[in-house]
Amino acid sequence: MRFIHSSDLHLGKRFGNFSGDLPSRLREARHAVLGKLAEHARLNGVETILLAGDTFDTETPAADVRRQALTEMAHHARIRWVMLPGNHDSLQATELWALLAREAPDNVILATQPAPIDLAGGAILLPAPCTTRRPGRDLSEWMDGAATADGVIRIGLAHGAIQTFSEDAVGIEVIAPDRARRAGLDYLALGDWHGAIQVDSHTHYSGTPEQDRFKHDRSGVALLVDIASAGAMPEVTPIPTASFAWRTFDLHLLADDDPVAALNALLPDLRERRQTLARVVGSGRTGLAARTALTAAIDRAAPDFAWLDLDETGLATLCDVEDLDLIDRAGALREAADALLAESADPSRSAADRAIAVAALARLYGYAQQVSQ
Ligand SMILES: [Mn+2]
Repeated sequence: MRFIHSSDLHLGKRFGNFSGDLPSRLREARHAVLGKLAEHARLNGVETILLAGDTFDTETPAADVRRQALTEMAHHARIRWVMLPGNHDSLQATELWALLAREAPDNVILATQPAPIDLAGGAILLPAPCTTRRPGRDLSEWMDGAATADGVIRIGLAHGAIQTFSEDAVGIEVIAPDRARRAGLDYLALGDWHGAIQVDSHTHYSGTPEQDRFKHDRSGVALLVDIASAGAMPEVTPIPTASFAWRTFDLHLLADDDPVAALNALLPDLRERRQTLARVVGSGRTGLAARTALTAAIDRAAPDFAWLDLDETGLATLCDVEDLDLIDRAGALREAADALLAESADPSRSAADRAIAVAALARLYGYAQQVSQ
């Protein structure tokens, strides 16, 4: 028995925190995952793709999102797609699941009942569909008592938190971490956690095939699962599915470091940048001139990226009088600079306010350098 395990496609996700073309590019990439999964299935002689919940981002995906997903699945008619309701697209979305039931092509199985599904090839699927967004109980429990014939491969399919692996940080234990052992499962395919992770040798989260946040810092994959026979150890291989990378770069600086060189050493190759969302997190300390140069280097590099941002909140800036002299020796600009410097070092102000004062000072310094050139 060989199948592909994926989850958390979040089709139709809006990405409203980004602007310009990026939200539509990210949304389109999620739809394109369906074609990539089908291509991997074809290359590996796989007939079944299990989607362990959150195929859709919301309970009411737009009609085009829903219909175009089904059309894509129908196009790969040799593949059987099994779709499990997750917490974002739970069975509480009665209209969505009614529409899907009406529109789904023959090769799409909606796993909407906690009842065995015969996958052929000697395997039985035991799905645990999410009844609501927060079921508050372990929906996979029924798997323990689900009888199957001897020698049949038992595959569980569920969506939700296990121990601390909750994507929405609910922090309650929902799915028993040892469900696979208790229910005699050869494999438990889980969704919800957006990074691929092995819970035990029979239990895996596939993670989302296309990252949607900086939390996991690894490109999305799906899992190719091979089970030789009932009771055999599953062979699990990650397969690449992502077109975007979301990456966090830690830029730690000491006062004498050249921040531009340090930044350039961190950032990915030019050709990768168009498909990369990068967050540079500064820490340590730097001088005013170096900090201004860093900001300018970020601004120069940004157009190469899908998105590039510098988080300066953890980066302390050392200012001295000579720096301020470079802004101006006297007059209104110098007074403003002196005031900002005082604010940036004022312990009665919040860290956020002090950071704003430093950023403003760096900006003023940058302008003064441009004018003097
Ligand atoms: Mn999800």
